[in-house]
Amino acid sequence: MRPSVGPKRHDVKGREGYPGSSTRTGRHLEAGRAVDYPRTVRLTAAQLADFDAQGFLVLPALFSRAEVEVLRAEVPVLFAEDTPANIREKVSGEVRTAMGLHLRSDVYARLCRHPRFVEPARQILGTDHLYVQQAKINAKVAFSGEAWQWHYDFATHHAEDGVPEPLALNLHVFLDDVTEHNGPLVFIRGSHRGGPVRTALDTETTSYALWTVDNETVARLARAGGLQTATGVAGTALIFGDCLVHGSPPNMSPWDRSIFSVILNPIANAQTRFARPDYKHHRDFRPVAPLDDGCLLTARAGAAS
Ligand SMILES: O=C(O)CCC(=O)C(=O)O
Repeated sequence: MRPSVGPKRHDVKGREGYPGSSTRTGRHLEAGRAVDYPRTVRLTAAQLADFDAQGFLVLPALFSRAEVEVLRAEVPVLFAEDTPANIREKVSGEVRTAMGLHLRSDVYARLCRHPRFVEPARQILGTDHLYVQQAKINAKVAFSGEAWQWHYDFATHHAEDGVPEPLALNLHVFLDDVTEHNGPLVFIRGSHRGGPVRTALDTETTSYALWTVDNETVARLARAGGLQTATGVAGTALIFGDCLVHGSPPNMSPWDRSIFSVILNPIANAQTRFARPDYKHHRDFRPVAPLDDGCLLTARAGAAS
């Protein structure tokens, strides 16, 4: 399958990077102390090469503690809402996934337009014309949070929504510390490289129907690339592509685990079927425009005043 919207990669000369690489910083006041953040966020050449090779990036502490607090403060209200966009676990009935968040919360609308998400996505995909395909929190409550089976996102995007090509990016930020114990995502390194593999629709294992990858294929891909568990402190971000095979085990630990996810897709690669509800695949194809880097902290200031 050949992408019709070609990713324009490696356009990185003279760019700023994430903390730890050379950055032009702005200063924000966090919990009484000044903290430096990159004002313009660009991936380095090494990060782009890693993304190409492995299919994902882990960006430690991309968002600050103070920003995570702003995001977490919204969660109880959103999870308490009685809406079909809150999908519940099969066994416990706890919220498993809260969808449509940029339409339900100003803070999450801001997060979807955050330059630390939008700029790297533009850079990887080589276009500024991206729309918000899906915005959600995946929660795994302590002791009872259920698994996500082995899958890659494009299988669902293509089969359910008629997305033509595997170009969408899934961008996550951890709302809790994610450890090896509380149900982290596990990636199969390099599993995107051969393109889409065979899938089947699983409507049984969890409450969320998913196009999943069979064990034989998982074993072959895992033998070739190995597994990588995505852990980190709250505020850590992940970026992964539409063909990367991943999953996550149940949370049998005493610690909750919540992760926010926004999927950004090129408008030229938008869905062509509209059977699923809007909160599973949004129909607003206007390009997402980045806000300023401090947009989450000013949301908190706005709420307090
Ligand atoms: O939250 C998880 O554990 C899995 C999320 C996932 O598979 C996805 O966002 O595609």
